[in-house]
Amino acid sequence: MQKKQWQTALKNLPLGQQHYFAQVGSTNDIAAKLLDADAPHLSLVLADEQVKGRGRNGRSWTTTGGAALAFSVILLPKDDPITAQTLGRVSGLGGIAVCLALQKHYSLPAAVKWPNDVLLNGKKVAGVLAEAHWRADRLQGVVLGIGINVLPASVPPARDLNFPATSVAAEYGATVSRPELLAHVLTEVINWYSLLNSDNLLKTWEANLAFRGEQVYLDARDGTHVEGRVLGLNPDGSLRLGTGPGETHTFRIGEIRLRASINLPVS
Ligand code: BT5
Repeated sequence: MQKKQWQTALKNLPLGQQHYFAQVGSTNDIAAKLLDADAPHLSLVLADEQVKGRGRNGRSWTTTGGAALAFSVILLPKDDPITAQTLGRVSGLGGIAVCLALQKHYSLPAAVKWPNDVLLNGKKVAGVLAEAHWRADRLQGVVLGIGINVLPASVPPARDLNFPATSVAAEYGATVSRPELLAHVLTEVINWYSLLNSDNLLKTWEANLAFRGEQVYLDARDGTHVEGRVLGLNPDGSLRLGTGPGETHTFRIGEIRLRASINLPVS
């Protein structure tokens, strides 16, 4: 797709630098280098295809050329600073942005699978990778990377997946313009970033949680599992799970992976 088509769709957004690539390893890696070179707030790195797209905890993310969205946005600490308490919220911010863009503009029943995968009808349509960068003990900024399966060709084969996947167009039942969807998601990112420390962000994240009130399994990185009911979120974005009568456990982002107790395959 021509750079001009992307620029036209994004022309009303207050973005910093804009970098477009036909193919990259990972947009998050390029954005990290730009952050290090003092790129301004809301700088954007967009790629048509990623050959080393990254998921969380060393997992990989597939971005098929011409069919998906893969981009990273640089978020700098502003007047209302990102604190240790709100850092976890940046992760949720990406999920909320995709979720609301799909609900508002395509009337799709999107939900956020904690912490930040976006599901459509129980299948993963988008993933978020938020990476904080520090200079000594000062937070330099966060690179918020978002990958969205837009057209059906972007959905990887089932053998490569740990959770069923779909595309926006498949669920919408019609083709979807990638530049338009990008503009809608970035609008939400910009809006919610300005509300990062607000109760509203937490409430919106919570209200759009998939499996709320349902039994789920949490897979810890050490291979252990916990089963419980999704109760809600703490102010730092950690998940509250009811694990027994009067018993609540809290799980922080990065520690675990969540799956439904029923109807979904064990990864
Ligand atoms: C994520 O990780 O879902 C975060 C994905 C973030 C991707 C964006 S694209 C722009 C930026 N640049 C990057 O390099 N990354 C970010 P996680 O929750 O760990 O999920 C990874 C798992 O999702 C993999 O192990 C696969 O099972 C599955 N997966 C990989 N590609 C997929 C796709 N296109 N659609 C659905 N599932 C996928």
